[in-house]
Amino acid sequence: MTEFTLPPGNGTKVCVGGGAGFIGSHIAKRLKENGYHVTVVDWKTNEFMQNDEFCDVFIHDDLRKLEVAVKGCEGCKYVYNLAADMGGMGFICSNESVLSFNNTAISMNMLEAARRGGASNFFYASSACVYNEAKQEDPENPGLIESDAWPARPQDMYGLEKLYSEEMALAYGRDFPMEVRIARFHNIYGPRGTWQGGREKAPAAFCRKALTSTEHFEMWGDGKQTRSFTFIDDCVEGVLRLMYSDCKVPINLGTVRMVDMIEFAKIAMSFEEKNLPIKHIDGPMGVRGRTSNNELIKKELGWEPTIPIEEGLKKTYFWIKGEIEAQEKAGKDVSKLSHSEIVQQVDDTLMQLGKE
Ligand code: NAD
Ligand code: GKE
Repeated sequence: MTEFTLPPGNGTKVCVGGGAGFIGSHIAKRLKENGYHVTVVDWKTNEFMQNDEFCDVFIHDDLRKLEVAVKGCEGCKYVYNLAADMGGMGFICSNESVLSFNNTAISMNMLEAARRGGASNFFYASSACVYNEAKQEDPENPGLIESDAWPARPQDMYGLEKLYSEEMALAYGRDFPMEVRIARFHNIYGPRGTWQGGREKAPAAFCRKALTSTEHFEMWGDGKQTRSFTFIDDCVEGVLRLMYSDCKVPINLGTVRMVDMIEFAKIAMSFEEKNLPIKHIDGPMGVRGRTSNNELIKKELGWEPTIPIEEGLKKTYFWIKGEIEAQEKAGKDVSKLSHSEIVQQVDDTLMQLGKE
C-alpha cells in the first residue's frame, strides 16, 4: 500500500458541512490537528466533543438554506460535504419524504456554495445505498463494482438522492474549475457514532444489545442478510487520500469482509464472553447482501480499508459500554436499550424552512 501524509494545513481554510456529526467530526478534528482552519456548519452540536476540539469556527445553522452554506464556504479552498439527515435501515426506510426534502436541499446548497466561495476541491459523502437493488438480492454478494449503480434502482429515496447528488457534483466538476471527489461509504462505525435513539446502524445497535440484553439478543430479520463494515479510522484515511488524489470518479470506500448478521451478533457478544440465543423479530431488513469490490480504490489510491471487524467493533463496544455506564450513573433508565426503536419523523414543521 502506498504511504500517505496529509499535507500540512498552514491555515488553509476548509469547510466541513455536517462536521458535528459522526464522520464529519472525525475528519474535522484530523484537519484541525494538521493546521487547517476548519469551519463546521451543522444544525446540531456534537454530543461528545467541545467545538474547539474539532473546529475553529462553528456555524450552528440549517444547511437547507443556501445563505447558510454560502457563509460556511466563504474563502474555503477545500469543502467536505458530510451533512445529511440519515440513519440506519430502520430510519431511512421510515422517513423517505423528509429525507428526500432535506438531503436534496443540503447537497445542492453545499455544492453551489463551494463554487461561489471559490473552492478548488469538493468532497461528497455518497453511500453504498446508491447500488441497484437487483444486484443485492443474494446474501453471497460477489462485491459491488462502481458501475453496478447504473441502471439506477436504489432501494429507497435516501439512495436515489445520493445517486442524483453524485451526478450533480460531477456536472459541477465538468463545468467549473473545481475538483470533485466522491466516496460511496459502506456502513461506517466506531466510537462517537450514534448508538441509540433510532438512527443507529447495526454495529452500534449490536454492541448496545450485546451489552444490555439478558435473556436473548433481539435482531430484525432472519440474520442471513450480509454486509461489510468499515471502521471510522479507515474512513477518515480514505476520504483524505481521495481528496488529495487524481481520482475523478465515484469509488467504494468499504471493506471486503462480508458477515451475516448472526455472525456479526456473535462477534459483538464475544468481547465479554456472552452467548445469548438470538430472537428474530420482524423489522426493516434492507438489501439481502452487500459488500464492496475494491479493485477501483486499489487502482486509484493504492490503498484499501484493512481494519478487521473484530478490532474496530471491540473499540466501539467498549466505548458504548462507557456511554451506558455514564447514563446509569446519571440515573437514566437503560432498561430499554436491548431493543431497537423505529422512529418516524413525519412532522411537517421539519420541512418548513426557518420554523424548526
Ligand atoms: P451523522 O448523522 O452523524 O452526521 C450528519 C450530520 O449532518 C449531523 O451532525 C447532522 O446534524 C447534520 N445535518 C443534517 N441535516 C442538516 C441540516 N439541515 N443542516 C445542517 N446540518 C445538518 O451521519 P454520519 O454517519 O456522520 O454520515 C456522514 C455522511 O456520510 C452523510 O452524508 C451520510 O449520508 C454519509 N454516509 C454515512 C454512512 C455511515 O455508515 N455512517 C454510510 C453511507 C453514507
Ligand atoms: N440498525 C439496525 N438495528 N439494524 C439491525 C438491527 C437493529 O437493531 N437488527 C438487525 N438489523 C439488520 C438490518 O435489518 C439490516 O439488515 C442490517 O442489520 C444492517 O442494518 P443497518 O446497519 O441499519 O443498515 P444497512 O447496512 O442496511 O444500510 C445502511 O447502509 C449504509 C451504507 O452502507 C444505511 O442505513 C445507511 O446508513 C448507509 O447508507
